Amino acid sequence: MKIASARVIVTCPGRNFVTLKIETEDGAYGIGDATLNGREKAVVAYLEDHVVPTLIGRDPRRIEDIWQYLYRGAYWRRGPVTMRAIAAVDTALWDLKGKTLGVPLYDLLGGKSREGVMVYGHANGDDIEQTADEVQRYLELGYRAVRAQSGVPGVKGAYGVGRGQMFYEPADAALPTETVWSTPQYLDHAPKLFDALRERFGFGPHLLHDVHHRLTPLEAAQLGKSLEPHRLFWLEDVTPAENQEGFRLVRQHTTTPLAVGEIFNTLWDCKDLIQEQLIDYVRATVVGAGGLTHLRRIADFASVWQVRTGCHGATDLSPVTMGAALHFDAWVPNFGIQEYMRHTPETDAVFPHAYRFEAGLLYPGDAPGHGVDIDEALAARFPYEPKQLPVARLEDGTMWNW
Ligand code: KDG
Ligand code: MG
Repeated sequence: MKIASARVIVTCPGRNFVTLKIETEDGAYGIGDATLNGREKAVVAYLEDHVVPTLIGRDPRRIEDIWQYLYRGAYWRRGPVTMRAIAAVDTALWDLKGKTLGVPLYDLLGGKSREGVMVYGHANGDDIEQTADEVQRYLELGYRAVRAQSGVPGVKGAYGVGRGQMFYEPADAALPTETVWSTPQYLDHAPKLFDALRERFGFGPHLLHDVHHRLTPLEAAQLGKSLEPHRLFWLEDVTPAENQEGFRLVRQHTTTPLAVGEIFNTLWDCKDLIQEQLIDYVRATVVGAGGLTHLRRIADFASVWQVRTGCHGATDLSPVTMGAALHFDAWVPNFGIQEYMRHTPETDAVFPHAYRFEAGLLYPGDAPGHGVDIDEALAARFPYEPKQLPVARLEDGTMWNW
């Protein structure tokens, strides 16, 4: 069996997605997601100029060897662009292997550990009341876990304020939108949000919250402490994780469970966080962390220290990543939760998929491979639109973490 072609498909059915389609000489194919929100074209060039030419003629069954070839062979290791390109190849090859053998990916990984996987949705609002109404809507839809974010009084464009119902799409303009951030106002506001939610919904539903890298370790520790009475499922990205040691300070001061890792590319980004038990959930997912081959390595490593998974699943991860992640979630023994932001109907039409939602759980389906396809003719009707993520500044103009 030999790879005959590998093509990059860019489409924008409401938002941009980059997809790699690998075909064999006998017409079998697999697809992988390579989307990097706001930086899509960088991955397209990496794939087309540097990766695709090296794939032609290779045996697609040798997934591990191809992964090592692309990782070690680049000499320049890691980083979001490189690792997304590797992820796209890896995901497409796992998909192809499943299809050629006629088995779903979860069976290739070792079989199902559970039938359905618990997911959390995003409740966003301009203020506490609107967020609470959104939480209610998710609970009525059957969700057992909801992430809650609300606008902060006096803060323009605080992280997590939604645009439209059920969708949250931060990449909104060709040049980055400027937003403002105030840590004191946020630290004052966040506990009030969860006071209101626990009062209205009790302690039955799991509640999650994302700080989106905005705090210093000490501020993060203060927030974690102030949210302890609300018993969150997790508090996410409390402080930037480039400095893994920063989490030691947070951990020493709070028992609120900590999640981090949607921007991690490899195990090396979270090695210390995991082995020192500074976090409870690792948020790396298929497209971000070099595909299934590397993601399961992270998960196995994490399992030694009882750290569980919580795959990133925002709308900028295409249905291809969602499908592959759900097979991984169905298998992985140390599963925690899966993020699930719904895609638009246009996106779902471009990427027909086998996965389905029912009563708060997602099921990967039993189609061979990851069960997600691409309708290329429809994809061609949605050309690329340049969109970037916003930036954030403190009130005095200082650049901050968005
Ligand atoms: O592209 C950026 C989004 O993926 C990110 O803002 C979403 O933080 C996010 C989350 O937890 O889903
Ligand atoms: Mg996040």
